[in-house]
Amino acid sequence: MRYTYKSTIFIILIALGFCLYNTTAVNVQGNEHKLFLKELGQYNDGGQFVNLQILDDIAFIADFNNGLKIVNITDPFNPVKIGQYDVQQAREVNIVGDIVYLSCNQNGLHILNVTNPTQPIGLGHYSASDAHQLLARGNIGYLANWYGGIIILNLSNPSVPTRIGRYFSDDAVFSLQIEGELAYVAEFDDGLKILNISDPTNAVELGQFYDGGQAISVDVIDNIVFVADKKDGLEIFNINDPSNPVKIGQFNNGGDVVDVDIEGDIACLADWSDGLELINISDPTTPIKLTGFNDGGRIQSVEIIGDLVFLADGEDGLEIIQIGEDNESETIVGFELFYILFGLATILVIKIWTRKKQYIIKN
Ligand SMILES: [Ca+2]
Ligand SMILES: [Ca+2]
Ligand SMILES: [Ca+2]
Ligand SMILES: [Ca+2]
Repeated sequence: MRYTYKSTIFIILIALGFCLYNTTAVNVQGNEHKLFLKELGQYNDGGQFVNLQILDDIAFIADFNNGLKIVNITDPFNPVKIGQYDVQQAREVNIVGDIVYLSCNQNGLHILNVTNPTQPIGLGHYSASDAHQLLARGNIGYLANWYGGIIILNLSNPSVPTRIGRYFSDDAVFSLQIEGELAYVAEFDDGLKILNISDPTNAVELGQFYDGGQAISVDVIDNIVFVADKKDGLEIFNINDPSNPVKIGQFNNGGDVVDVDIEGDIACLADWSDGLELINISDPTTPIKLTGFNDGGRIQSVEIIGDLVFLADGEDGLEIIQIGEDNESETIVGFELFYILFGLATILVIKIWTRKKQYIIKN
């Protein structure tokens, strides 16, 4: 009898080990390989969608041919346009509260009130040679002005934006991000630049990194900078010493990475005609591709919010993509089996222990 118990326990322990191994394997796969992307909805009206920003249930979109498009995304399966503001060469949209800053290349910067998103109203305008992006911090605006560097504006009166400073770049400034007193600048053929902007009237260059590629867009999370570096893919920097940004990782599988947006451990790459790519950046020194999506178009701008990814996909318009996981049921089965076997093993051990005790007492 004792041998039967022992062999049963032995078999159950082997099964437990196998089960635990399987559950772990499924989890690792789920985190790294088993995500999938599915298009929920699309809004396409023949425009040229080059940039977007999501606020609550509304997508604010720069349509290069037609200006600002305002699209209600409450139902991601059926995005509906609710408003428009006509202007040529809309390049990038930035929204702060009820104010939209629309950078329009040679048409300069347009400042709009969108309190009523069905009727955006022009508040002010700033003439610029090649407005690519306006980043607002409080009442100060940093206007990425291509070969015209960065123009620093006082925006306290949106109808009369006034210049208070300027950063003269060496190459074309496409966009920038600000964290604290530092600005991280995507400066095309000059790569990543880091500026001290503690005095906005006198931005001072601290550091630079360039090793080929063309820096288009930049995102900063926890002292790590992510640069969309076109043909060089995604580049990742440690900026603990802003005077000496150190490249710690890179992802490049071909294509033209023109925008990056980070949420948690995921970097979403807008990879132009190569589509959307999702990269695991939990270890920023070793970025790993999770999955991708491409149904035509030229993705120029990406934003991730929760499990939804929003794309400004050029002539394909706005696309709303959902990130799904297809391994949940397998994991649950794995865990259930583990607990059942663990329970059985415990009962058997208790039985053997009680029998042993009885045997000792009898003798
Ligand atoms: Ca590079
Ligand atoms: Ca690629
Ligand atoms: Ca589509
Ligand atoms: Ca598409």
